[in-house]
Amino acid sequence: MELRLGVIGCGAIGQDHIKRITKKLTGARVVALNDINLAATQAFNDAEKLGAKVYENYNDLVNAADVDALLIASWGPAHEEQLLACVAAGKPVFCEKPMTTSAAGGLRIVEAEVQHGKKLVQVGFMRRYDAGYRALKQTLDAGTIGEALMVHCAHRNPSVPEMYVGDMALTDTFVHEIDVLRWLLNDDYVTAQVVEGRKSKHSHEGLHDPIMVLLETRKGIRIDTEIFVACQFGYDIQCQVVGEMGAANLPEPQSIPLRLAGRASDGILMDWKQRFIASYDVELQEWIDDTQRGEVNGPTAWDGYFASATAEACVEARRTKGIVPITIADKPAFYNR
Ligand code: NAI
Ligand code: ISE
Repeated sequence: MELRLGVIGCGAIGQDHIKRITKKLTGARVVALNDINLAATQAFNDAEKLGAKVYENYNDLVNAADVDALLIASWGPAHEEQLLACVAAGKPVFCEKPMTTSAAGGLRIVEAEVQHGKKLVQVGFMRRYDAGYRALKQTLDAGTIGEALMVHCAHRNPSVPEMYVGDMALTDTFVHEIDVLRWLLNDDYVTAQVVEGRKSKHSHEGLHDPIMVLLETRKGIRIDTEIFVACQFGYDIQCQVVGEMGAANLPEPQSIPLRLAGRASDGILMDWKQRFIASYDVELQEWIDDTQRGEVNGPTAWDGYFASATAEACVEARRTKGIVPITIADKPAFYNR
């Protein structure tokens, strides 16, 4: 049975997801769209010849009889109420990260889902679907380097738009490491610390770049991550896990090593879309297949809540310049099933 999808939020990544569902993936069709920018959405619908129905109100879309499942790619602050509407309607929903912009909001989604009694929510943490991260996880789970002791990461973007300010490095960008490292290490975090380094002259107003985050896990693993979003030279994701017997690195994306004009060099990608393009495809195809079977096998509402709570603790740690405990509610048994 082909899944009939409704999409809320048809901006940059919403449009990318719609195109991959329509042109590359199998098992789903986009039949309904909603965005606060109605004119642009209608224009996109026409240009892509989707033939979808454009709704002025997301609630009407969620509750439409011919919509089986939802994909939310609106701005982060809108996710909570839209997710709650999907859970109330009892419909499966894929929601882009961050699931919510506050820990309390994340917990409200968890509580609503537990109350409903069946998992419906999957969060768009696509790095779990990246071939490199999957290979790294296999290496760790096989015990190849022994128990993990430390992790060194970097999340670098060449530049960010003027609207990227304040704590977005933590809530919008670092949130990817927050999720993928918990999954990689089979562990949870207990404290966070954020250190601001020397400010780059390329940080625009309202942004202090780069910063460094230190996380401590329940097992005592120490994680340091450099977040440098105006690094100029590329979109560069690094992750090295140091274990008791060795160290394992996230593989670099493939590039042709060049020996040219007196230099030997490898390419560095310039944007996140290129870096994770394959993982978005795998993530959404698996979500479609799982949804058809009535299952949620990707990052859950619990993972979304954990990420929001950790990001919130990081924001607090940055503000107070202290080591902040990460306080997490008791995990409902529902999420261990
Ligand atoms: P965008 O600004 O290009 O698009 C957001 C769209 O949502 C806009 O068209 C806007 O009009 C619409 N919107 C805002 N509030 C709305 C509401 N209440 N109801 C309906 N529509 C609403 O932003 P972008 O880059 O597409 O990001 C969207 C979401 O996807 C964000 O949560 C972002 O963090 C996430 N994202 C995830 C990425 C990933 O790697 N997984 C990469 C980029 C974005
Ligand atoms: C962006 O919002 C994303 O989600 C990208 O995946 C991330 O790498 C980038 O740094 C964020 O700003």
